[in-house]
Amino acid sequence: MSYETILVETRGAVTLITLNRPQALNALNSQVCAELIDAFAAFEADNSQGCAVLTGSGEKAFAAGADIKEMAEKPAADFFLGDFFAEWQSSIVKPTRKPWIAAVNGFALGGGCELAMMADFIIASDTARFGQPEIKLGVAPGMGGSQRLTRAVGKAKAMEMCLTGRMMGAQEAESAGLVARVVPLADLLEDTLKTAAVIAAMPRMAAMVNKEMVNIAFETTLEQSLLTERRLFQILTATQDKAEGMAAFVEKRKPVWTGR
Ligand code: CO8
Repeated sequence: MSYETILVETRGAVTLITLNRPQALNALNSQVCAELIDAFAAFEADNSQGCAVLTGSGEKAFAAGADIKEMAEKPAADFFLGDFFAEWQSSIVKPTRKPWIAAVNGFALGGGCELAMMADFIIASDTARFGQPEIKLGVAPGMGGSQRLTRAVGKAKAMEMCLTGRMMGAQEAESAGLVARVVPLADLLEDTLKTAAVIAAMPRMAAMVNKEMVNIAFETTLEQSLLTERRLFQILTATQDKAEGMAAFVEKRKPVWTGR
């Protein structure tokens, strides 16, 4: 598939995906959605790739939300019958078992904030601004904003942001737990790519299991998630990379991972 609204390139074992509609502040329309689904599926299927980074083109926005111009004329029945927003979860988040990072380089609003929160973690530029301003359009978050934001920053901040549309700056987002780290805008891409390269160089199955384990914390009861964690740990002990990692430690040498 050739892409018109995103750019995809590989840097060693890292796939860099860039939302590329800067004239519309990288707003997410149905073409972006289809192209992202395809790009994430290709990343997931490519054994040479261990981690992905998603960012926005230009210095102003990661993504300023779902494309309001596309949504404005759409009849309600089309949203409902087409199960609008469902494919983000079912076609990007769920099937992507390898880790990916959102490098948020500016506005991450509405669907843009929701897309960033689908990543395994967010690294933000000091210029990043997060918000769920859907209420000002007469709607509400539709792809996880009220749920993932609340889990990330707690009820008080999430409720205030959803009810007023207030944007949260990068420093506040870091102290509230929404983002892993804040870096100067000029360093954002290089820093995130370096972090992604560290992850991509880890034993593959262990990286996938670590991702799954942390995500399970949000899905189920503590008792169930502790059991799942224990079982996944036990399964990893059967891998070649476990044998190699532990032998390398004992022999005081660098491990050589096979990804098996
Ligand atoms: N959709 C379509 N076009 C947009 C969007 C958007 N979300 N955001 C900005 N643009 C366009 C503007 O229309 C403008 O285009 P043009 O030059 O042709 O008029 C261009 O981008 C530049 O924008 P501005 O001139 O407005 O730039 P400013 O610097 O003045 O303002 C803001 C920047 C504050 C970010 C402003 O653009 C803004 O408020 N944008 C809308 C933010 C918003 O409300 N986002 C939420 C949208 S609803 C949503 O996301 C529902 C979530 C459900 C998920 C859907 C997944 C598909």
